[in-house]
Amino acid sequence: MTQPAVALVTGITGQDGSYLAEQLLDQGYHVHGVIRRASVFNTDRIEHLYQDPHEQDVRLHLHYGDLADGTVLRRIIETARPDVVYNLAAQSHVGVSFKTPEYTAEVTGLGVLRLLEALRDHSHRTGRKVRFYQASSSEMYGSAPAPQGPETPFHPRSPYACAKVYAYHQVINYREAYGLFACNGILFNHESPRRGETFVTRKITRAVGRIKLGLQKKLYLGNLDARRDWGHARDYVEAMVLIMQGDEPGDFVVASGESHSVREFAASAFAEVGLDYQDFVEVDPRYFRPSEVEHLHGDATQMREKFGWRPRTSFAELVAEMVRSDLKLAERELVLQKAGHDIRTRGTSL
Ligand code: NAP
Ligand code: G4F
Repeated sequence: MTQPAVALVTGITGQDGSYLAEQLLDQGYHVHGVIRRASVFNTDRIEHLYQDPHEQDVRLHLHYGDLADGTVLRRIIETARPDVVYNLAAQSHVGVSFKTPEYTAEVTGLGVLRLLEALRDHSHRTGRKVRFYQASSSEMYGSAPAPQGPETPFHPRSPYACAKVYAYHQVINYREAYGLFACNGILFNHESPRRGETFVTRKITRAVGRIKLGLQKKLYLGNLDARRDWGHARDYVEAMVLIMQGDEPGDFVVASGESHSVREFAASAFAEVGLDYQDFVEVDPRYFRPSEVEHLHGDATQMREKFGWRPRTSFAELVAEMVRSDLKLAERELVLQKAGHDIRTRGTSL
């Protein structure tokens, strides 16, 4: 296919959105991103990509919007006229979804339907063919036995996962009913130094940096025995782009093919700085979930065979990169503390 020139990315301020925008800009795309209004800056992850709209040849354009607001999504599509839409926006925290189930369904589930409807009408009115990528999740497999692949039935175990299953089926239905080039990327967990600080990997590596420098004493976690198939976000957004540049739409599993427990992640991360996790990690039941996904381990054979995709970053390299980055962050915090600033950790970690 000829490469689409204009991409619309919802969730551009998130971990994946920032890596995806980088890759699309590198490939010559014009990138339109949807951002939410917040009372503090929420564009840190894309700060390095920002282009002053007053300059010439600007290729990154930001629009205020929200997946809960269908009118604005329609307006953005009319303005941006994308060739491809990557829907990465979501209330993406599984633990939080137990506390905010309605909101999670509204955004993570119904938000996808709003986008699909807007695209259907846009295509009908203009005759334009727009491709659609949905950020589906391995969380949809829930309690299905590992390894999980394209044929594994879903058994969602959280409001988040239920919302993602709903969205997944809507995407397939728009493909079948209206011929939309619409794909689900079923991505297993992927992390990076840009990961949100309340996801377990980043919570661990942030604590490792801070504990190493004497800024924190303990790390409280929930279920240490849960197993995840962890990869690097940079590698996984490459898979998204390959899927959307493919010849035909479909549903694809993206995974590393290895799984490790939360305990193993913590042990590796503390070992990176010469510490034993057992001296610092304590289990606090407040971080247990009402229903847990015990074991995710993906089979990405289909991605390897169809697109030649395989992850470039190993588990050990991922842990090392995240620890290195958070050690630097802790060093900066130490400087601030010495200058008299209050640098206690913020909010509730989930
Ligand atoms: P993330 O860091 O939490 O980013 C989520 C993005 O969605 C942020 O840009 C956020 O904006 C935006 N957002 C949240 N609610 C919104 C709303 N109501 N309207 C518009 N935008 C909204 O998540 P991520 O790790 O990059 O994941 C990207 C997508 O992949 C998500 O859909 C997630 O569910 C899915 N996924 C992630 C993984 C993973 O392991 N990372 C695996 C499978 C699937 P703010 O910055 O303003 O909060
Ligand atoms: O890092 P987590 O919060 O990620 P989770 O629940 O697997 O969800 C992530 O991956 C999904 C893909 O499978 C995405 F769809 C989703 O958007 C998100 O990116 O938790 C991982 C595991 C869980 O079993 C959790 O119970 O770590 C366990 N855990 C143990 N202690 C903890 C903690 N999780 C968090 N967040 N905080 C803890 O203190």
